[in-house]
Amino acid sequence: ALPAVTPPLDAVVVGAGPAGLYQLHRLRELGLRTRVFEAGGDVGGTWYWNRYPGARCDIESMSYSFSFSPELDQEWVWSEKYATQPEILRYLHHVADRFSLRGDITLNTRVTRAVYDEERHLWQLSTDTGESVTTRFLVMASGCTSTVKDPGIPGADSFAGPVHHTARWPREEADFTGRRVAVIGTGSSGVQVIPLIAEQAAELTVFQRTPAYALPARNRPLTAAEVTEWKAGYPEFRAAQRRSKGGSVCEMPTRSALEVGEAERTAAYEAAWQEGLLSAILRSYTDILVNEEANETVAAFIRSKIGSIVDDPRTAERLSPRGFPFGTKRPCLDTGYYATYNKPQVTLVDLRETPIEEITPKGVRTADGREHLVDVIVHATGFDSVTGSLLAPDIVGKGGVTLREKWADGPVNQLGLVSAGFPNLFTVTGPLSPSVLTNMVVSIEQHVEWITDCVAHLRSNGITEIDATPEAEAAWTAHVAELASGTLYPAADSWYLGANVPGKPRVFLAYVGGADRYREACAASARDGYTGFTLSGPPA
Ligand code: NA7
Repeated sequence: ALPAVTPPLDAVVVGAGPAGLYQLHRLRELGLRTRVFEAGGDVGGTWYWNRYPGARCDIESMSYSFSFSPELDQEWVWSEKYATQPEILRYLHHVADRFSLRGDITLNTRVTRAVYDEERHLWQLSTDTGESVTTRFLVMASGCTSTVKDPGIPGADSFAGPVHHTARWPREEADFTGRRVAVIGTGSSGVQVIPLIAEQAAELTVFQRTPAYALPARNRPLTAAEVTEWKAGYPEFRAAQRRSKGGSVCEMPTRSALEVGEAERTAAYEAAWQEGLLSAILRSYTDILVNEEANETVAAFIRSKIGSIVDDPRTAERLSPRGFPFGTKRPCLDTGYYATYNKPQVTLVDLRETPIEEITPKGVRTADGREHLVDVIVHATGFDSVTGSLLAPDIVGKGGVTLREKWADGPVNQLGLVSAGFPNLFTVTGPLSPSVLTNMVVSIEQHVEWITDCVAHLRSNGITEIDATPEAEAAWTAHVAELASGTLYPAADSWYLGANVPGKPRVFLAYVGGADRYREACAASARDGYTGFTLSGPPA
């Protein structure tokens, strides 16, 4: 029998990143007794953990921020086009303080187990600090890129010097001056950290398994006039964001890349390259992510840019992505990334030619027998994305079935929000929603608002349990897969597909139909009395 803990909370939120903070704010507005558990030592989520040098958002700061409070929009001042991690963390601290959220947040505490009590319609939670709490609603706001992936390199523990993961950066600053540094991984994190480590290190060796497609961020300070203009336009901009396909407001393309001449196309790509916005190039033509030939025109453009920046032709060739379409792995925005390889102290090791065999006490040994001697190793090797933080705790639903068992072949849920057999458990930016392909803050707000409205509806109607129907979730899961199969996304071994984690089911984890259509699908379900869900209770 479950230990009786009374009175139960109304809601528990797991995670105090942007999603958890906003969810807490909204549930408290409803008058719910809510607690947030956060594993980190402070609020901030991604922006708490990823404090490596160069960590920066690759969505513009004026748009990567909450829209729910017009006052907050007006009072907060962003200093740069793309905010650094410290600035975003300051913003999230400001949000936590301004809305007095901290009092309901328990830091340094991880929820390790959640068991559903079918008779009472309550979740019974345990934490790693030995706490036991009971709650009606459980909202997982635990993040899409928060569970660090084990790089799985043999000998990792034998290394004599410090080893850092970009997402577990030491709070005391790591100084690389005069040191020989290895960076493993060249995704978004690697691309950001490499130029800054190169400025300090005596020697930097980059171990690259797959080259990234990176575009210059063209980051710069925002002028006072720009900020004023943004703020004057915020009401319209925020409304447009909510209607948009990906949370960024941009002109939508109307033509195929293949129906215009090469000169015109190159000029369009050059303009996007100069602008320094991911959406500019991704949305330059209608078919970039659906037609291989169209995609290759962008890919070739980026390769030609790499060739023009990097002095050594062999290094340029190694840095040039081939064999997977542009955009099917998250493209990167960089500041001086490719030019870093022109520095004499920087060496690129191509792991497709010479894979890593092991980490030794003194460095990294590659398949050509060479031991690359280093003092520090930095893993920029990524995450068990999207599902990792949902499957880390033991979540036990109806009939004693665990979420891990239920999702053994990939996540299954209704509208990316609830998985059948796990009632009253909502995921914010969960699998099979568009979140990871969008401006995360916009998706967070949409989910939090839907969940809050749903909880309000249940409470005002005396309903104590919401579950997904197996039929609806089977249909949604199939729909998400079918949409993905009509794109180029499945052609890359990306984290969107779970392909970066050995043994993870190869399932496309995001809804590619657009945040606008998705928002409407969620709203339609609610409007029609929560179609695809069963509402029941109170318990006898
Ligand atoms: P990513 O994008 O998953 O990048 C991880 C990088 O590390 C990528 O280049 C991987 O190569 C490489 N990697 C991973 N494991 C290994 C091993 N074992 N050996 C060698 N190389 C390895 O993570 P990030 O942190 O950069 O970015 C995550 C997201 O955060 C990003 O997409 C943005 O949305 C923000 P691979 O490509 O797997 O061959």
